[in-house]
Amino acid sequence: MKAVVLAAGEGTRMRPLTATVPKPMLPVADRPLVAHTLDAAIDAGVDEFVLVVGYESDAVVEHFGESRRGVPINYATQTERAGTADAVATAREYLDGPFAVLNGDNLYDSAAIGQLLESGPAIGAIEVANPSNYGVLETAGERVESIVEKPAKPPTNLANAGAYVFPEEAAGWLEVPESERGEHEITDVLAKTVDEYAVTPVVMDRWMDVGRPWELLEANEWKLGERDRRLAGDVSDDAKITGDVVVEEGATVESGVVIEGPATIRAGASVGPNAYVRGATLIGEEASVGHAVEIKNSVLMAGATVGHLSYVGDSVLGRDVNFGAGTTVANLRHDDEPVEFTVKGKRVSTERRKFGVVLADGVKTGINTSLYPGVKLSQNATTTPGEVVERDR
Ligand code: TTP
Repeated sequence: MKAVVLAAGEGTRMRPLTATVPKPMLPVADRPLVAHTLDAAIDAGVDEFVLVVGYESDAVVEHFGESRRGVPINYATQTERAGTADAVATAREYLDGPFAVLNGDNLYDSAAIGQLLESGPAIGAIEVANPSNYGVLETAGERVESIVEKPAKPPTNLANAGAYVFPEEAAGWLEVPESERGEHEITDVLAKTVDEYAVTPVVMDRWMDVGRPWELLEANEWKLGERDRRLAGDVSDDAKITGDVVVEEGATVESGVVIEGPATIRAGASVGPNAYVRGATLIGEEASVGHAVEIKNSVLMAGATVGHLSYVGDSVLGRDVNFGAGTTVANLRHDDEPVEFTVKGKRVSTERRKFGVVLADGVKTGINTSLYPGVKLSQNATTTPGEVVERDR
């Protein structure tokens, strides 16, 4: 079956990490986020993709080219971010039978995608504790009756997990009116499908929507945790490496380093001497972690440098970020309240007791900079030596 994978979004909630990189290309373990979507679909039996691209599309097209693991990829360009139904409509010329639709910023369990493909018209669902925050499936036996958006009284605890199999006919139903938030939404196409066909709910064991920076950390926790230990790089005999740690070929781990997995050290990266890396951490390609640095539960993107005497916890450091010696990230509030973060101009709770900072590509800190929890710095921002950064800039 063909799968339409939606990867045209702008990722506004993920700013400033998406200033130049489209969200589907943000790193999750050893590959871009959307590569996990494609791989789950390939493992489930999808035999052709239509990848809908838009925002910063060149990065996606250049990375994936014409196929992935032998499965052809066609590209459809969505010129305006007019909604998920509009995104699927841009792929229409490639559709010639029942088709799957997956979100390029969701992590799926591939067994469930396989079940979805076999179930005919179907929708992926995930059991959640707080269904009122989601689109919720109303079911009758093995059939979906309707989807209700953010209901006050949820009919089930099954949330819409953004994975669908539509009948061929649905390709003709993609012209839906604008929703309240001004988008043409795939859920309206689904509503029509539910009216016309028996749509099966397929409950997934695991699923994640990666929308905000701390969810990028959680996505990495998931995918780093699935990787088996492999030390292919140049690892000093004096390094102590425990758990599922991958040191890729071309990466260096020097003397006195302690790494507690899961962690991945990508090709060209160097760690140490005397550094401590722990708790679901990704050290990106060509990144560098030096002497007396501790990195915990964080993502360092390609080329990021944390040279000496620094602490980075529960944080995302963009490409080529550079930490002056002694830069320290605070990741816990003294009042023990969840750390807040500004998403699209609004302060929201990350619902995490521990959360550090989100630094866009090219940020440089002066020596002994202190960064408050939940701070984000935009592309190429700098701090002065000894500065205490409490607010975003
Ligand atoms: P969203 O997560 O709603 O949008 P987004 O990814 O742009 O993020 P943000 O809200 O932070 O700006 O989109 C769900 C999926 O659909 C995601 O994979 C992107 C994709 N999408 C498109 O391809 N085209 C669109 O017009 C929209 C709205 C989304």
